[in-house]
Formats: sequence, structure tokens, C-alpha cells
Amino acid sequence: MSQQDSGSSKQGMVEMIQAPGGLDALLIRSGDSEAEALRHGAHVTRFAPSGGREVLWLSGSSAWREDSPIRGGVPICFPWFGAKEGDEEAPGHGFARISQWQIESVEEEEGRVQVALSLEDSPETRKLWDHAFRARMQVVLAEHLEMHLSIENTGTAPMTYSQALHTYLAVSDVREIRILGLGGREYLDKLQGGKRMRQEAEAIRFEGETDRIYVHTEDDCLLEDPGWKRRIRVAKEGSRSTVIWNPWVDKSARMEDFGDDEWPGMVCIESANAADNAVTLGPGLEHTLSVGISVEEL
Ligand code: TA6
Repeated sequence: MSQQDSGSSKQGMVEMIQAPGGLDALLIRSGDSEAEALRHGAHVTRFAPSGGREVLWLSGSSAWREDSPIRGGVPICFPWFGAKEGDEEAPGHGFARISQWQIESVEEEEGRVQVALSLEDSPETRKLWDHAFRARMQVVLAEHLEMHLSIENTGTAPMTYSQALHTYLAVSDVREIRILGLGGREYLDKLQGGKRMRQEAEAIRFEGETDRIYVHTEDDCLLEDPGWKRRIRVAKEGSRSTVIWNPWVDKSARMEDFGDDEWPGMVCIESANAADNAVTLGPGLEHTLSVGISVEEL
């Protein structure tokens, strides 16, 4: 499947390719920018702005199977973030990222390419979460990458869910970067059993395992990476939580799909609605969580 626009100065195209493990993937090009999205989990696995280095991080040890989440890129966490309350057997971060999504549409205009994938409730999902819903993931590539996750309540009762676009970003060395945008915010420290803390310093730096759910924040985050002389902006709308995560040495060693020596090369800035910021949606209503990822010189 490829659409080539002849007229505009910038070419936009989409091509169906095979990702590792034979998973169906869409290679999206806009000018010299590239992105990749899979039907599996509507998972965005790659984004490289024109002439720039890859922005998303992927583990070299990731599984590429329909029964497992991919380690890296942008996993979709829905309809719960983290472990499902009261059900240890349920898949972590919900079932969306291990479900096969349908390709709904591919549009291209003036080099701006938009791909939409959708997922609806099924007998399998109802066993895990007894609600009727329709999820739509729009991936838009132009100069930068946009992702819009829309959830529609197609049932007759209100539904409450938590969610995240769990973005893994590639960095030169997590020990050298800083993240701005969360100064003064309250967070739940998962390393202290969810203890409520306050982000005192304006900049977040990394000196060990870090796993924090910042709540009641709608602000952009800026990742400054002096090693690669770049600043990555993670802008968001419809999201009131931001999760910051690096597993560091011990947790990396405990994860089979995460190389023991990979932790310095990544950090997660996850645009979410989690903890205090879970979403309650009335019947027939729709909510969209949007993320924009752009790169500028540092
Ligand atoms: O993003 C934070 C987090 O909830 C961490 O606690 C860690 O578990 C991470 O998600 C990855 O979760 P996963 O289920 O993909 O291994």
C-alpha cells in the first residue's frame, strides 16, 4: 500500500511492511521524516525527523509476538495503567497493547500523513473489562510526530479507565540528561509504595531507578540531552498525568525483554491519565489523549 503525492514539495507515503516476528507494520514517510506503526497494539515503534537521529527507543531484547507487548516505542496502556486492581492475572497496562488493531484509514495531504487504527470491545476484552468501547489511534507524521488516542464509550453506562501513551525516548546517557516541566508538581513515588511527594527541583535528573506518576499536570515536558545536542519536546492535550521512568541496573536485569546494559540509553516520558487522574466517561461520550513529539537543537 503506498500513496505517493506527486505535486507538493514534500512527499508523503505509507507502505505496508513486515516488522520483526512477521508483524504487520506501516512505514510512514513525510519528506525525510519516518515513522512506523504496527497493527499489533497500534504500537508506534519508530520516529526519526528529517535528517535526525531516531527519537524513540526500542530494546534489542524485545519480543515481537502477538501475545507480548513490544519493549520500547509507544505502548498504548488502556483500559488500566500498571497492574489491574484486584486481578493479578490481568495483563499489565491493560489489553490494548497486545491486541490486533484494524487499519481504518490512510490519508496524505501536502506531505502530512495520517494513519488511523481502531480497536473495539470483544468477548475477550469483556472478560477482562466489561465495557463496550471503541478506541482509535491516529498517528500523524509531518515535521514532527502526533499521536491521538480517542476512547468512545459505546455502552449504556459510565466507564472509568486509566491510560497512557507510554513513550520510550532514546538518549545519549540518562545520567547526563535533565527533564524540565514538572517542577513543583506532586507525584506518586512507585519506589516508595506510591508515597506522595513534591518535585522540588525544576529539573529532574537521574541517579538511580526512577518510577514516578506526576499528577494534575497538563504541561509539556522538555528533555535536554547534551550528549546528542538535542531537546525533545513532549507536548500533550487531554492528559493530566505524566509518568517518568528509568529502570536502572537491577530492574533492567530482572526484565527478560530489556537488555541488562540498555538502561543508560532510554527514559520514559509517558503522557497519561492515571492514579488521581483516571477518566470517567459517560455513555456515548468520547475522550482524546494527544501527544506531540518534536526535536530541536540544544
Ligand atoms: O512506566 C512505568 C511502569 O509502570 C513501570 O513501573 C514499569 O513497570 C514500566 O511501566 C513497564 O511496564 P511493563 O509492563 O511494560 O514492563
